[in-house]
Amino acid sequence: MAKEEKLSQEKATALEAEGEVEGYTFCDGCNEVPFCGIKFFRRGDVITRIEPWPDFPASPICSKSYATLQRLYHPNRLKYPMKRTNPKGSSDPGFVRISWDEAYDMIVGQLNRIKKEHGPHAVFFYVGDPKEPRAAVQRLAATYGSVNYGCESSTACRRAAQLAELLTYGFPTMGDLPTEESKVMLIWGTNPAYSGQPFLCHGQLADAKERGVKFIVVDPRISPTAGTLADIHLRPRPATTAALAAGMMHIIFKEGLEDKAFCDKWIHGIDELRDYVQDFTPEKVEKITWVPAKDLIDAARLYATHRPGAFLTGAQATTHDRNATNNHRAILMIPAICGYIDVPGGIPKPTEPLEGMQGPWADGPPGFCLRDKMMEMKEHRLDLEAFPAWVEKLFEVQTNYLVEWIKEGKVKAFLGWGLNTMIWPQSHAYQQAIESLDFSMSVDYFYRDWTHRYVDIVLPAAMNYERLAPFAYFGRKVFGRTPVKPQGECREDWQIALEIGTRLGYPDVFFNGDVEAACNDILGMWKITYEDLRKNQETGVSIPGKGVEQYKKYETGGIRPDGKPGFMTPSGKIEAVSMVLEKYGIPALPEFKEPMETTSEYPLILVSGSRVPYITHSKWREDSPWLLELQPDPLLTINPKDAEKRGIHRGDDLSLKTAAGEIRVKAKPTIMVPPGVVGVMHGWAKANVNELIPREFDPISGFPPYKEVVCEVVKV
Ligand SMILES: Nc1nc2c(c(=O)[nH]1)N[C@H]1C(S)=C(S)[C@@H](COP(=O)(O)OP(=O)(O)OC[C@H]3O[C@@H](n4cnc5c(=O)[nH]c(N)nc54)[C@H](O)[C@@H]3O)O[C@H]1N2
Ligand SMILES: Nc1nc2c(c(=O)[nH]1)N[C@H]1C(S)=C(S)[C@@H](COP(=O)(O)OP(=O)(O)OC[C@H]3O[C@@H](n4cnc5c(=O)[nH]c(N)nc54)[C@H](O)[C@@H]3O)O[C@H]1N2
Ligand code: SF4
Ligand SMILES: [Mo]
Repeated sequence: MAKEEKLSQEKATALEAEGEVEGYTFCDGCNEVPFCGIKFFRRGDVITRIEPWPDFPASPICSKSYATLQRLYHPNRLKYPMKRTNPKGSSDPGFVRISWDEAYDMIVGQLNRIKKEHGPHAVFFYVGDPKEPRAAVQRLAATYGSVNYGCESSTACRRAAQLAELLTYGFPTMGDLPTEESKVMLIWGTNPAYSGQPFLCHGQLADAKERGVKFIVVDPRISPTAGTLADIHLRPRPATTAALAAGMMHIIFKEGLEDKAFCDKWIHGIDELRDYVQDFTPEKVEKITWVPAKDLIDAARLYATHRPGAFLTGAQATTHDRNATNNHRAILMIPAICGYIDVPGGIPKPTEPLEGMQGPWADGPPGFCLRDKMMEMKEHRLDLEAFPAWVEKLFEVQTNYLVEWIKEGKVKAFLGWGLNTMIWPQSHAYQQAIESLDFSMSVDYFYRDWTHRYVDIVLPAAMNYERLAPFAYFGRKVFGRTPVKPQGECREDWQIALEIGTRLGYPDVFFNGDVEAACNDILGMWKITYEDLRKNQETGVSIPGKGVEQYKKYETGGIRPDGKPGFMTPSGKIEAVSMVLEKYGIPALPEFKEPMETTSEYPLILVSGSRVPYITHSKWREDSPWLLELQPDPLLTINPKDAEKRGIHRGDDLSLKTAAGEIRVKAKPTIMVPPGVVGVMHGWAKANVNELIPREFDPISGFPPYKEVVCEVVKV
């Protein structure tokens, strides 16, 4: 027996004798926070099996979570820092292993040089869909002195909808689940049956249906959410949201079903809105949106007469087009004119769950993130001129003009955690731009050729079983985890950010690289420490509450920090006419804009990125062969009628083309998509759909048309 083999056998026997030990962590399988809870069993530092964390607020876990074990022990995992040895542009970057010291020396050397030569704002800090590193990276950007921090949310996900919410309601909300008081539920452009925590969200919707809550689902596809819940399913032409919403409001006003007292007192621009939607008759709306006039009328009546109504929108589907902000603003006006805002069973403005957090980990606690310092540096933001309304409302930089900023020499270095270049439309333009930088760095679990071949340094990130930060919180309950030793030389994201900050000369701000001390700095807001979380490992620690939830707080002053009645908008009311947009000379009503027209060359509409339960974005493919087995190839969903016209059968190889590019996919004819619409998931390196998306952006939010472009598909 070889010596090494003997040693590993001895080690295995020793571990066997030691027995299994329990541990706890959170799942990062879909990067949504708050996460689901995992209870694991380990022998030494080797995790042997996992199960749901009993009594954790988000439980049980799904297929992707079970596959995290396969990902954790994948032979291709990055285990050491690496630097490229061949010049940029080489077909092989020639990555070689380096020490953490060498990596940090390079990073800190470049950061100090760039600050001296170009100023700190020329370094762009970025975190992709992984939300967990964000607080530590923001603290690093602010302390280094760069205001230019952006993330996946401020590129393609939640922030356009959030901008619409802040402009319209003055507070962020994606709606809420129906409560005992709710009589009707409007679900618009989201499919929680596939994208949400499997039992929590869709399960509660199904329970509400059993209680007799009526459901209106707005989705072009027969999504599992629509299929299982909808009493009325409206199937609009993609990206015609503002017209459909105007059509519903037309009926509500015409039939006098609105909450007149609320409209008169609390909606700024109600007369202009009434005038605007007058033109959107059901017949006209049917022509624009494909939604039969009768269904539109039925839906408007159902929503306005079953009081109160709740609603749920997604993070992104209604903003993946060139009228993103106003499309989403139009949806928001429907519950507003019905008077469903901040009433029980409607759209509550919750009291902040935990003082000092002011949002999820996707944002990070403002104090720890040094948000005030970022705000003071606002005039250096790269997106200041292009997206002024965005800059006024959101602290993260909109990243879609990164290509131009790099070309103009405004960005010299890019420090990314969880960076995926396929997120951007015309991804190759961003790859080339990043390649042309003085310096770039990416922290990841795996070597991703489509991103890492363009950067200078790749650092290995510890996974969810191997890291302490951040802790989790649900409502007023806080939970910690019990990590095992990382594989190889992996380090957790927070540690990397804290160590860079320490080496930049700020050991006190970055706790000398100590992750637990950084967590304790945040936990201190509630007078607890990580040790308290350990002592209450399974049940978590409850932070005493503020008392019972209050409603209609706009009447009592409970919404605005200044204690005055009203909403947090310039008018103090919900704004059908946005005063912020008006100020910047942008159409201030939620106006409809005709989406891209189909042509004889491109007769189909491409809705890219609809989630499936076993893939998240660019992940869960080669990382997790178990999941890849479920879908080894990029599939194009196409209505059987459209397939038949083109002689396409299940499994055929296809070419999918837009004016911007072409990819190869496999056919999946299905009635799930309506005639005239096709769908394909993003994140496939061998068929990156974002190469088909033009760099044409919504002028208010800068969002790209991921769910609007016209296309054609042919057999190859
Ligand atoms: N066409 C089209 N494009 C889309 C969308 C669409 O619907 N259609 N959706 C958009 C949306 S909503 C989103 S959120 C984005 C996806 O956002 P992206 O940022 O593109 O997300 P991912 O591909 O999940 O992950 C990026 C990288 O992070 C690494 N990673 C994962 N977890 C961690 C971690 O904890 N730490 C570190 N350091 N690295 C980690 C992964 O290995 C991966 O390489 O895509 C957007 N792009
Ligand atoms: N399994 C899994 N779960 C995930 C993710 C994942 O990649 N995989 N990603 C996570 C992330 S980052 C996000 S942002 C969420 C997203 O989760 P969801 O909000 O559920 O996103 P989608 O799956 O794109 O579903 C949106 C629905 O909108 C519909 N739609 C498209 N265009 C339009 C339109 O113009 N109008 C209307 N009314 N509907 C339209 C689509 O047909 C689709 O059914 O999921 C999260 N959860
Ligand atoms: S829904 Fe699944 S992948 Fe997402 S956090 Fe929960 S268990 Fe993990
Ligand atoms: Mo997202």
